[in-house]
Amino acid sequence: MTESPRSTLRVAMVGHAFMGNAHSQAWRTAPRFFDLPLAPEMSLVVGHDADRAAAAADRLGWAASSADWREAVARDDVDLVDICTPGFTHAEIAVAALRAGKHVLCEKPLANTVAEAEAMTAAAAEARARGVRAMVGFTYRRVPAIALARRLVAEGRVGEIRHVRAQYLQDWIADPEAPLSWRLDRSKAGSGALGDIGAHVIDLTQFITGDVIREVSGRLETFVKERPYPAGETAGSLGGGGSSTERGPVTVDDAASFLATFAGGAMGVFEATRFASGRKNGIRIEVNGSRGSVAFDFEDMNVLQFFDATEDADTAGFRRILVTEPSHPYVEHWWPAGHGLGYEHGFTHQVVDLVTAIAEGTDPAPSFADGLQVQRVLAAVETSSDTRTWQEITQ
Ligand code: SOE
Repeated sequence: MTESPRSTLRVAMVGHAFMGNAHSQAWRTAPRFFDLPLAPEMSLVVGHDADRAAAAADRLGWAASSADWREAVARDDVDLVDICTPGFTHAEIAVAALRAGKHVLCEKPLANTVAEAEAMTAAAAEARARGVRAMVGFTYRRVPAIALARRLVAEGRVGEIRHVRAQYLQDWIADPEAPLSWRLDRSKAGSGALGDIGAHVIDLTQFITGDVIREVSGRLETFVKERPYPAGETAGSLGGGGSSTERGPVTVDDAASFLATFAGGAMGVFEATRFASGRKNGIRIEVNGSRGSVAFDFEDMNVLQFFDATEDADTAGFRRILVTEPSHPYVEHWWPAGHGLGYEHGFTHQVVDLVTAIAEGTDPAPSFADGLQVQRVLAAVETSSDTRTWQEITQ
């Protein structure tokens, strides 16, 4: 008996820089390591420069390319639009794609403003009634050690949560001569360290604890207020209006820190910075509860630290769990115990979970509503910093 061929899921990806590379790898790899209910087809890649988009199609494995995202939305032979562009483009593309009946995967943060995120969430709700799914790409949820942390908390192994401590530490612009880029331009990125990497730890802590942030008190800082334009770029080409032709303004935060209160009463301390010299991608999360603690550091991403406070005090201590057993989340599809996974596997797991939800007709997580809630926390931190007051997160 021959098996009937699986239905396909024809994907168009918009944007082919860092995130586009990571997503392409995931679309290529997911069906080779996981038994997916739908077969993804990498149909179209879009970039604003036609030649570079064609080269990206070749390099990354997409069947065709275009210089206009509207083609992805208009084509009948596209089922899903994967948005890997800077934040200021997310709302327009996502809303158009959802209205056209395409499933959407959208990079984080969901949008640049709460208003945009609300419009996207409303479009996702309307589309859902037609069986169309939307998901925001907080990919670190799919790191096995993070997924295990959530499982331990959900099983009650950490007990009632008292403290949430979260840092996202990078240093790629610690040098004041590091050039401007779209990530330092508020009109394109929405905010700086806060939205780019703070958004991840907001999502992760809420994911691990199963709780939500209710109020914040924050502070933002821009240490270096002007930077050189990148080689070959000018004030005009980057859309800036600098005080000289060589340097332009940084219009986002370099660093953000904030205190938070979770709905369940836990106290949170958060930090997101691009100035932590020596820290490249340090995502550190620790949760302390009445029965124990979990602690994670992305720079040792296959490990979860767990302390069980119910154990005999003489021998209790943080234990280093190597999260590479087949029984750990996602791991059975990869290598034998101890061989470890990397940054890119989170993107593959994201594709697996999204494709599975689409095939099963269930809601993928995190939803656009989850992305909107993170956006509200980001906005509250900014308002808090501007006004030097505590801000509640309103729904
Ligand atoms: C840049 O700071 C960046 O690429 C983020 O945009 C990503 O979301 C994060 O995964 C790594 O750092």
